[in-house]
Amino acid sequence: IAMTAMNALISVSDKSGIVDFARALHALGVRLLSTGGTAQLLAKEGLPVTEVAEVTQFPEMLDGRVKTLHPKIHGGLLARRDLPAHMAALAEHGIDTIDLLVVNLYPFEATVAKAGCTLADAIENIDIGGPAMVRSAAKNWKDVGVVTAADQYDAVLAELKAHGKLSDKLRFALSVAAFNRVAQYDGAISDYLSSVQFEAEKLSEAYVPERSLFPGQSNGHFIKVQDLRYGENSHQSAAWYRDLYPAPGSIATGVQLQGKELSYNNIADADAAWECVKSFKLPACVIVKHANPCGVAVGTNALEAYGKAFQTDPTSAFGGIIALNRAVDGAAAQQISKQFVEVLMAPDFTPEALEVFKAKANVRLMKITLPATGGETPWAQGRNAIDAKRVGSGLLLQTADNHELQLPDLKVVTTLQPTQEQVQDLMFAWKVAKYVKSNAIVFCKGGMTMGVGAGQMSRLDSARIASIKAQAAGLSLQGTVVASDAFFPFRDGLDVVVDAGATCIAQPGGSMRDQEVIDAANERGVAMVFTGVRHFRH
Ligand code: 93A
Repeated sequence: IAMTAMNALISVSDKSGIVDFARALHALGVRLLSTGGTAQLLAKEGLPVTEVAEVTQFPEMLDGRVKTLHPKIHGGLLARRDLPAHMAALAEHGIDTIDLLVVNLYPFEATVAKAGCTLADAIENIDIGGPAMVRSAAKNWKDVGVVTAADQYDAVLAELKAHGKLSDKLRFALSVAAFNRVAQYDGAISDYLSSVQFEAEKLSEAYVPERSLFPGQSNGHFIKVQDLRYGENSHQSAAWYRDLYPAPGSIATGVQLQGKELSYNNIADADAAWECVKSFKLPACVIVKHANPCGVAVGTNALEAYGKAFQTDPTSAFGGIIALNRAVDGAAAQQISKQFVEVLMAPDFTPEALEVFKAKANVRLMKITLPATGGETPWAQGRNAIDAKRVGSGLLLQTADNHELQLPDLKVVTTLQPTQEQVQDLMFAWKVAKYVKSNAIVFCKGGMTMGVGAGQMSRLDSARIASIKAQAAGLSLQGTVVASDAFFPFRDGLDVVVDAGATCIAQPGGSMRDQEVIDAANERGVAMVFTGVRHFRH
């Protein structure tokens, strides 16, 4: 017999906030049904609650594996109230409608995230009855409200208090959120199981399987972070997705502390800046415009690093995306706030720094916690293992460019040896060049970029542009080092950078005309090293 008062079924693993929510529902005259553990808690808190087992006239069985999988439950969730035949069937079988479903699932994601999680434990935490109910209720959204997260409790109570029922709009939104949650949950299960290296001979209750791939990159499961107002241009629509398990220290783990909503271009540029700044151990600052660093520097602290990075190209830094690998303190914040900044990223912001930016409500502040120790795998360092790029009806995949140049990799090819100071600057310049779009030519001195030439079809033009930009910024390239992301095919590229003032050059080497370029370096009296590795970036 259908009741006029609402029936709510509550079955939650994460019980935070549930007692208050249930109490508020009860106060509104909602009848409460519940599964074992949840029912026990609500009863203990003095709430009148009917056990599902009482409704189904069937005990929970198989260690709780079968609790709610019953026509008396699913009939009550799935029956269409507008179809007389459906309502007659409910009446015939003595089934009450269920109008509100409150479920959160067995903690599968949290279980497999724990070190040493056994296969048996993971499997036991695969919820079957919960998602089944969630799907039933979400499918029947016109008649049933489905609550799958604690942060939905307030909105549901607000509408019930105001109107005695839920609006179509809220029920539909809850249904969408419910299907998203189930998709995410199933994604986590499939992701985990696909990464397990199955070893039959080791199977036991205590078996902790090897995981084959980096979490988050094993099976291509993505979760929507947010819809974006538009894409690269306003006629393009866009959304931001992240790996199911984002790597620690990646931009996907960032928290926006203030400011306007991030745009598509903000996120792309922020990622470029963040990946570059993360590669430095000293306090560093990277300023990015249109996906290219326009100023990079290291210093003794955040303020100094920023000041130097800004000097490289103050014109381009306007409206830039700024990343620091150290906390932004009051002094750095004061200085940065003097320029127009779109996004500012750092592992932390001091209270003084936050105070400074309070007055600039549009500035987007992103806090991204860096992993405590740079682990050995790219994933542990917050880097992607795989790069992807869409091409017409296809996808290009490659292992990401995670090569890090070490000092012993440098091979001096000229008569002149670089000084220690030059070697330091070469290592710095090389790190920067890796993050500059090809063809990349990067002049540096004293731990800062002095001229950046990016994204030209000719290496000569990149070199010329770097030199023009240095001049415009009032910087002299005399005595700088230069890094070239790929080899010089002819001596002309070397001549251009030496003419501009470089006295020491790093390039991969490997050209058919290496000897011609080495001879030119000797003739011009500069030092040159080969790195043996190329860093194209497109
Ligand atoms: O083991 S189940 O897959 N079988 C079920 O029939 C079932 N019904 C609800 N898991 C089931 N649930 C889940 O139990 C819910 O999704 C919820 O996470 C949990 C609540 O159990 P309790 O109220 O006993 O703490």
